[in-house]
This record gives sequence, structure tokens and C-alpha cells, in this order.
Amino acid sequence: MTRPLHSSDEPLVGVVMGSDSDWRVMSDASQVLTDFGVGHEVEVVSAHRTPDKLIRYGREARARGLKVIIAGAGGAAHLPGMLASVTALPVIGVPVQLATLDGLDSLLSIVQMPAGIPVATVSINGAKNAALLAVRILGASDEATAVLVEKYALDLEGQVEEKNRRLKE
Ligand code: RP5
Repeated sequence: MTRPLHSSDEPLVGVVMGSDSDWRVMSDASQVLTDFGVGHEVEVVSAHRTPDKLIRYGREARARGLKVIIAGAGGAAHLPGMLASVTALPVIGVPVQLATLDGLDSLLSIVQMPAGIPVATVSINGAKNAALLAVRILGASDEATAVLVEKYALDLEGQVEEKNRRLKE
């Protein structure tokens, strides 16, 4: 198997979340990045409870070598959008579903960004796809990572065909 260029002690992706209570969802992102051998860091950064930290994290992220930020938050989910305001890095937003409103509040507060400040929003609790998107972004300028993405897609295809074959047994 082709190995990615990046070792896991070199964080390229920042996985941040508004609260440690978001980890039950955001751990999926960390798992995918680990599976792909992509170095990443995990941090709780709250838009409302630790606003200074948010601004610092966003402003320093690129200089620290990060290439992508995945930001998950629930409810009044301002973390991804505010990070996107203070960094030139691509920001992927994960709406985290809370007990109320089925996660729609999280989704709408992340997805409806004003023109000029983009956040790539995935589905409610879509931390896995957020990480896969981050890997694809890295793969755009890293052949070894792109090859891993292609292999992942082929594996998925194979799994579907295997299930199809079993259905017909
Ligand atoms: C948001 O508030 C967090 O992202 C979390 O989803 C939600 C609830 O946080 P806790 O009260 O569980 O810390 O900012």
C-alpha cells in the first residue's frame, strides 16, 4: 500500500469542537484521519466560552503548518464560521446534533455563511465525511494521499458488490 507522506506527529489537520461533549461525534473524524495516517490535533475551542482562544487558534493555524481545519459545534454553532473569518485555511464545518431541534439549528447556523467567508458544511454529525474531505483536500497536492483516497473508494465499491453478491445467494 502506498504510504502517505505525512507522519502522524506532524499535524496537518486541526480537529476542533465547541465542547468536549461534541467528541462523541467528532471522534469519527479523528479515527478516519488516523486510518489515513494523516497527522492531526484535537482541541476544544468554544466560540462563546473561549472567544480569545478561537481567534488565536484561527490566526495561528496556518503558520503552525495546518492545512485544513475541521470544526464541529452544536446549537448556536458559530465556531466554524468564526474560524473561517480569521484564517485563509479551508474550514469544514460539522453540525453536531444536540438533544433539541434534531441538529437543524446546528446545520443552519453553520451552512448559512455570508458570501466571502466559505465553510464547507457536511451533514449533521457528518464527522467521518468531514475527515474524508480533509484527506481529499490534502490529496490535491500530495500524490500518495490521493492514491489512498482512490483505494478507499475502490474498497467501498468492492464492499457494495460483495453485499450485492450475498443478497443473491
Ligand atoms: C456548543 O454547545 C458545543 O459545540 C456543544 O455542541 C453545545 C453544548 O455544549 P456543552 O453544554 O455540552 O458543553 O457550543
